Amino acid sequence: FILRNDLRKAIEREELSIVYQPRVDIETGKVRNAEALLRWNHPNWGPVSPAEFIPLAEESGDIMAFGDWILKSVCLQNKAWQQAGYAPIQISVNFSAQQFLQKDLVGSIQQILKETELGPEWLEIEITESTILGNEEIITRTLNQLRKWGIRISIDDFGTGYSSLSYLMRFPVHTIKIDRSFISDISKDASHSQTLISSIISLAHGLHMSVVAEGVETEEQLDFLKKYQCDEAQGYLYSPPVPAAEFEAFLVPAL
Ligand code: G
Ligand code: G
Ligand code: MN
Ligand code: NA
Repeated sequence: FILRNDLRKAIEREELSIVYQPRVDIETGKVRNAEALLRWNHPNWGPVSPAEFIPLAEESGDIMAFGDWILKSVCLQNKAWQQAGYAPIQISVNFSAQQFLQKDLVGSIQQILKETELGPEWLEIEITESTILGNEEIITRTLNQLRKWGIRISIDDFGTGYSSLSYLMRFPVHTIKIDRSFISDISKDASHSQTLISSIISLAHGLHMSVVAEGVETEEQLDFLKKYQCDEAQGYLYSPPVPAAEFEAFLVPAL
């Protein structure tokens, strides 16, 4: 496949880039976190969605090289923003199952943090429910090690799998990101989603976890989330994912 060969060379040909989407504290309006998302600009075909090429990279094993490149780029960028005098933010990076299950994951993350001189508290790792399934023991061990080192962890696309909420909430994570499919259903009166969202929030808070709503697009959705004390919101209402230079508009000077 042409695409697969192209993918392998995408890093060295500098066709990959990273965009950042702000996560906003609903109470204060402050941006404390950004999600990093990978972009591939193919020389002939233009932008290729990560939903298409990440699965390819997983099949071919290229995801490991991609993962290292993303993590290092994000940590360098975050360190550069801190050194430029901006108030520090956390940056969240998506990890696929293969990446998360790699041998010595903790060691390789620590190596990158050391090289880039970024404090571990400014890195968040997003894993999905499907990554957890079938790998509970090793995942729990890895999550505990990452936590011990001060790295933050969130469960992405929360609610889309088949696990029960109480089961999922046993995992030692800091944050739960409610999938955008539930957020887009909020406006439908008395919807199942409304009940689910408010239940997730109160369960999570009871376990000292914070909650992020993904895909927030309207004021109406934001009002609902505010009413139920959701902690943070991310979505087109604030901004789509944007290149680093554009993201600086969301940063404020450190005191
Ligand atoms: O950016 P976009 O909204 O098109 O992302 C589509 C999907 O690709 C999302 O599910 C997202 O989690 C995934 N994705 C985006 N960037 C990365 C990345 O750097 N690593 C991994 N593993 N997945 C990513
Ligand atoms: O699966 P994950 O949460 O990692 O992927 C994030 C995806 O959601 C990215 O593809 C991003 O572009 C997309 N996204 C971010 N905000 C919104 C939004 O408000 N609405 C919609 N439809 N998609 C969004
Ligand atoms: Mn994500
Ligand atoms: Na998601």
